[in-house]
Amino acid sequence: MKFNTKTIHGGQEDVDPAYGSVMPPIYQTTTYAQTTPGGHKGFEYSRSGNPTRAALEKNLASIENGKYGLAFGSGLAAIDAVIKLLQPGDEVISTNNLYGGSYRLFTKIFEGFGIKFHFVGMDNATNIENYITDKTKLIWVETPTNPMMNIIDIKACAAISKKYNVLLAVDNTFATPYLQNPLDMGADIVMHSATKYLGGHSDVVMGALIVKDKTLADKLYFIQNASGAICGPQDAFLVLRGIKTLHIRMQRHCENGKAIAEYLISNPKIENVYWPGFKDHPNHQIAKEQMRDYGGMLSFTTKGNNYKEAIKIVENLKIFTLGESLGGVESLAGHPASMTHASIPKADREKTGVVDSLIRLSVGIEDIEDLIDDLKQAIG
Ligand code: P1T
Repeated sequence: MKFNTKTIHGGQEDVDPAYGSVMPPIYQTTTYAQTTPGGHKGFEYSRSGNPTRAALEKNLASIENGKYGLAFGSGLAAIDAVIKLLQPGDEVISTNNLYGGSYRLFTKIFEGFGIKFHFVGMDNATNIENYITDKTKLIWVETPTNPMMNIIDIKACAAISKKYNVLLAVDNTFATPYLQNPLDMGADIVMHSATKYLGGHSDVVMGALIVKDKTLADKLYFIQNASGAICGPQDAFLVLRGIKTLHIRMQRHCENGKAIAEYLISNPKIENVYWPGFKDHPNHQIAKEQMRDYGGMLSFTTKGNNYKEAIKIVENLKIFTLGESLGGVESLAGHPASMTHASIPKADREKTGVVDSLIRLSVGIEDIEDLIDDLKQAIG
């Protein structure tokens, strides 16, 4: 199956045995009747497994070209499960620009359990090697990064992870499997905040992991069940439904994202536009090689780097909604320094480019003329 077919049919070979419903029913149940202890039809308790969640998990595996999918109650719950593969004393090398909540989970929770994180620039992947020790167990990559839109060379990271026998996990939230498939490039684990493009309609919070290796999958399933951060069947249904239109939504997100990036760069009030489709983006060449298009996320700064001016712009927007999150059909604007990345100390976030005037856009699939007019009136 090719990608557009997989979004709709991937992993969905089992027709509902009860009435042949085309969508998997929402199995809103805690438990499953057994004829004798252990005598069940594959499900015994909904933390361990639920048919609606299983349908989604098979679909997730299919669209990411993996073998095993796992759905969690949020993106952070999925990341939490990955880090629980580690032991006190282990070390992780993470990109230095990443979602503030991931940074908070690493530094405020897992450092407390004795895991050490190195936050390093990965624009040039060879920099990772400078931090590898015999304690390194995981490389954590987010590409494109949130919110600076840095692009990290997944194949180069995979070569390093294989050389030193450490795991490579890629947060594929911004790109989605429509744009890039990290498992095909040598990653061991793909992670998603399914809250974003996979769900696609800003109506559900969910996380996902996809892997190819059975031993790794078994460890993660064990953690999923033992720690219990699963998603409910309603949410599994919603994300499964969302994924069916991922390819057509992403096509429009990419078209609108490009048009807005080009409009912003032509506006004399704008200083920088961070969008990997520009030829002068520092890692444009890698983006071109590993992504099929450039997505619907971008960030920009205004000339003078004025905090108050940035706040005024996001307040003035009418079609773009000021809010956290991204990846829904509707356009959203955010001010990372005070919102999604507020948990990162100012000096650290500014080093990676998250300055006071930075505004992040999640470009939706509305009419492009309306979106550009909205930015024009807000920026002035
Ligand atoms: O919100 P949650 O589903 O738990 O996912 C966390 C997460 C993980 N990785 C990336 C790249 C993310 O962007 C997120 C969540 N991000 C936002 C809420 C945001 O507005 O950036």
